[in-house]
This record gives sequence, structure tokens and C-alpha cells, in this order.
Amino acid sequence: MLDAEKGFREEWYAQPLSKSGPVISMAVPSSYNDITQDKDLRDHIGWAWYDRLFYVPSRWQTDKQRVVLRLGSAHYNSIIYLNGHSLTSHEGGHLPIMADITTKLVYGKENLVTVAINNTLTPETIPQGTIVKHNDPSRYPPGYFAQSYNFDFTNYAGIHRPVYIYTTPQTFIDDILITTDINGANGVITYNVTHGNTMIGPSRSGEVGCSMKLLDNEGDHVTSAMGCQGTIEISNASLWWPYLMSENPGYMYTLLVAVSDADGNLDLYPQKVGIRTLGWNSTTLTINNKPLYLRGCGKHEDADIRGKGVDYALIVKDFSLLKWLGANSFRTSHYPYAEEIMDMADKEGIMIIDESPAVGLSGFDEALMNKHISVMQELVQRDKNRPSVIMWSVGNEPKSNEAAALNYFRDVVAATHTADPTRPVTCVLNLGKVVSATKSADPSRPVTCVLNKPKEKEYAASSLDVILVNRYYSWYGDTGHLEVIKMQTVTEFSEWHLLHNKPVMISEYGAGSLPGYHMDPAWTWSEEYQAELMIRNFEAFDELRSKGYFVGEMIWNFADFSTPQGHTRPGGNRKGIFTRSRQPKMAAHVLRYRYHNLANDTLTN
Ligand code: E9O
Repeated sequence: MLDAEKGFREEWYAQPLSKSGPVISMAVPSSYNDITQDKDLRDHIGWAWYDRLFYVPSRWQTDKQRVVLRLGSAHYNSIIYLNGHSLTSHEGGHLPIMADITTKLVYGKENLVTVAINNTLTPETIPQGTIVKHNDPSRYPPGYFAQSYNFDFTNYAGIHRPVYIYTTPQTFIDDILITTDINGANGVITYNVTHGNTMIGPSRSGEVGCSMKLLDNEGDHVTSAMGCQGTIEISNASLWWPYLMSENPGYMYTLLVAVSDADGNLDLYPQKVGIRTLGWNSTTLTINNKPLYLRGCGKHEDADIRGKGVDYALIVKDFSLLKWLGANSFRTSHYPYAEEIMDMADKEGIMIIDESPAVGLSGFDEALMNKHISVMQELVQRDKNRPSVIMWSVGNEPKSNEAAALNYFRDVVAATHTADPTRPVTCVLNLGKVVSATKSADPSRPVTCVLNKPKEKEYAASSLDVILVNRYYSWYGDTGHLEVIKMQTVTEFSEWHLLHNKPVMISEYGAGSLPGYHMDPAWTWSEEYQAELMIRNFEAFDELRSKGYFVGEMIWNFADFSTPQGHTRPGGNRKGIFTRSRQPKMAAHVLRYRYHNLANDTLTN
């Protein structure tokens, strides 16, 4: 039910929403925007309400079960009520929300869960946005406003991920932290299990103990251990390798964690474990001591009808396409993706640059920084045990030419390292570029490289472990001049390395194309232009690779995706190498040829 600022005053959460006004049938998980024919729903800014009546069995109460409500995510700001009472709230659209509801349920009877969500973005939210109020009564109706934001993908809203109710015993596994290492041919797993206790009625639980069973990927017993903390060493371990770097990529053991108390309560959790190490220095990223070259894509959670809603069929399709391409990685541009997607990445051996929702940030003050740090901590908390996650990205394209960015990124990166010392931290940059010649006297000719913006004006790079840069030569600059790509790309990325002495990679490059639109010689928006732009980039990447510090390339974007309406976005952002319905453009075939060749290169070298 859409709300024009009345819901809280009228206490819509106190009873089923249908008693407060007309309700819309809605699917969960899904974005609400593109499901119906209602333009107001598609373009809604502000509060929207969901509710659901449900039953829980009374046996859960007699069995003294602890009951938890979990939403994979709700976008952006959410307040959750249970049986008319406020339960919890969460800010931020892409990370899970959990609440213990044991004592708030009525067992064997009807319960009501109500979720109010608000998609408004402001300079204080991550990501940021601005509400533009139009006060001219001769041009706009009273109270007219619009939402704008500093990124190009649609700010889809809704309950995007599954909502579960699950039970545990009253003594339960609260968290598990896994780190892995290799020692010669042996694999080393270090674990730390924390447990909790919810008092349900009189409890006698005293001592709580933990025991571990390690199973291989076929479920066969490998070894066992006692204690809530410890280290397990496995001789001749099977390591977690990325796709096309081993016969058996994505190998995972299962650590069967058991926590039990004196009352005989037993909580079991099968924790997946991929054994691998990461390393990085001033030129190289390594996995299991082998140098890594990332061949991948920037992606989005985006599809027809469901918007950003989790779709199991789509997840399988996208991984099938990634493997068809020969990709070994992607970046979760520009927010944390669904856990179902991360599970597939672990299993298929696809490496992830795990990005926070901080896209296009500016105005770096302390309040924003504290919020940003909390988001990084939530993200690390959720994804810390995933072998696929090889790097944290604290954000994309910040306005890091603002001087305040220096201390801001130093502190956000440091806090991320504290939360997880085992992975490198990056931020995707696009400022401080080598701007090709000033507005030239002669716009009809291509211009070559002239530095006119020193990179010192970029304040985030110095805090990062790996430098990722988005660059669109011959698309956003020198449009139509494909011949300058190689020179400009080689110049720019060599400079980034020279200046910071760190590994560098290109995290976005590309061009829009309309499938079926052909022009030879290549012309902007044709499939030929997109493909040729990529080939010119490959020439630069190969030269950079030979210099020894260029660690990867990611095309922008895997698939065409939805954007707000605009005169530069014909039916959305068309930089996909696949269409939005996941059919290949010419570009996908070109990339496939390259990625499989690169995979063979890395295998044989
Ligand atoms: C972020 C990504 O989400 N990088 C953008 C991508 C794009 O296609 C967007 O989808 O626009 C590219 C940023 C390039 C900046 C160049 C600015 C030139 C303005 C005319």
C-alpha cells in the first residue's frame, strides 16, 4: 500500500493493511516498480507498506524453540512490526535484517508482520540522492518534488530478497568465523564459533560445548575436532581454485558445527569452507601463491519485471553465461548482491570484488563516514567466510577530488582492514584522469594525451591496496575516435602504477550498443563500435600486462540494465555485452574468444 505520509499517524501497522485502504497485490521477493501497469507505483518516492498474515505451530513453543525472522534485504530504509508492535528497523537496502521474535509470536494462532519501507535517498543515505522540491506554482502542482541521484541505475525498491522464519534451539550458534591458510600441501582451517542463549522458561543450561566434523565435498568424513575455537590441518588438502584455474574449481569442504548444552539442546550448522590464501604486493595479486589476472564483468541485480528481486532461474542463467564467456570474476557493482548469488560464486569458483552501496559519494563528513564504516562492517560480517570474495570495494566513483576524501578513505579503508585483515581493500575511481587535450581548437580531429589534471588531485588512491579505475576512452571522451584508445589507456594506467606503486586494473570500460544495429566502419551505438572499442582496449591491456602490474579487466557491463528515463539512455544503459534478456551481442562473442585465450595463457604460464 503506497503511503503519502499518513501510515504512521493512522497506525497502519496495528491491523491488516486492507483495513486502512486499498491494497495492491505484490510479489516478494521483487522490486515493486515494474510489476503492475500503475505509473504511480513505478515512480513512487516515499513509504510503501507490505504485510502478511501467517501461522506458527504451537509445537515450536512446547519444544522451546527460538524463532528468528530474517529478511535478505529491503530497500532502502525499513521499519518492521510484529502483531502491531515495532520490532526492528534497518537502514540500507542490500544487507540482511534479523530479529528474534520468540516471545512476540502468538503460537498456533494468526500473526501479522508489517514492513514499512522508504526508498528516499538524501545526502545522508548511502547511496546518496537529492530530493528536488519545485516551488513555482505556475509550473508545478503544490508539493511537487522529484528524486535525483548520482548513479545511473534505477533505484528499484521493495522487499528484494526472501523473507524467512526459522527456528533454533534456545542454545544456538550465533556466528562462525573461518580463516584458511596453506602449509605446503596441507590446508589449515582456523575456526571460532560463538554461541548465544535465549532463555525460554526456566533453563538449567550450564556448560556449552562445541564440536566440529569436517566433511569433503562428497560428504565423506575427513576429521573431527572439539572446542569452540581451534585449528584443523588437512594433509593433501583440495584447495579452492577459481574457474579455469583447476580441474575442480570452487572445491568446498563442509565444517559441521555442533553446539550443545547440558540440557541436551543441540544446534547444528553446516558451514561451507573453501581453503585458499590471498596475497598482494605492489604489483601482483595472488591466490594460493599463484598470480591472478581477473577476467570479468561489472554486473547489476537487474531484470525485466522483477527489477532487483532475487530470481533463482536468472542466477543460474548468469553463471552459465559467465562460464560460457570464460570469465573468472565479477564486481558486485554497486552494492552487495543477494546471498544466493554469492553461494553460486563460491560453488562455481567465480571470484568476487564485493562492493558496498557507496556509489558516487561526495561531501565527506564524519557522520557519513561512520555510516559508511558500519555498512562495511555489516558487509564483512555477512560475507567474511566466502572463498569467492577476494577483495572489498568500499565504493564506486566517489568525488575523491574533494580534499576531505583523504582522511575519509584512509579511515574507511582502515576500518575495513580491521574488520577483515585477510583481504585487500579497494575503491573504484574515475577521477584524477589523464584528460586528453583541453577543449581543442579543432574538434574535428582526435587529440592525443596531454596531462592537464594532476593525479594528486585524487585523494582516495593512496589508501588503497589495489587501484581500480573506470575509463571510457572513445565513449565519454574522444567519442568516435577509436584509434586513441590504446595510447590513452596505456599512458593512464602506467601512470597510476608509477604514482602509487600498487597493482592496477581497469574496472569498467565499454560502449553502448543497440542489438541489431550495424554500421561499418564502426559508428557509435552499433554492435561494431562496441566490439571494436573492446578490441582496441585489449591491445592496451596486453601491453600493460607485459609490464607486470596490471591485474585485471572488467567490461562494463555484463547485460543491459534499467536506468531512469533520460536522453542519453535509450531504453536504459546499453553497455551490456548481453541484452537485458541475456542474449549475446557481437561483443559477447568477442569477449568470449579473449577470455578463453587468456585462461589458456594463465594455465600454461
Ligand atoms: C559507473 C556505472 O555505474 N560508471 C559509469 C557507467 C556509465 O555507463 C555507469 O553505468 O555511465 C561511467 C562513468 C564515466 C564517467 C565519464 C563522465 C562523462 C560525462 C559525460
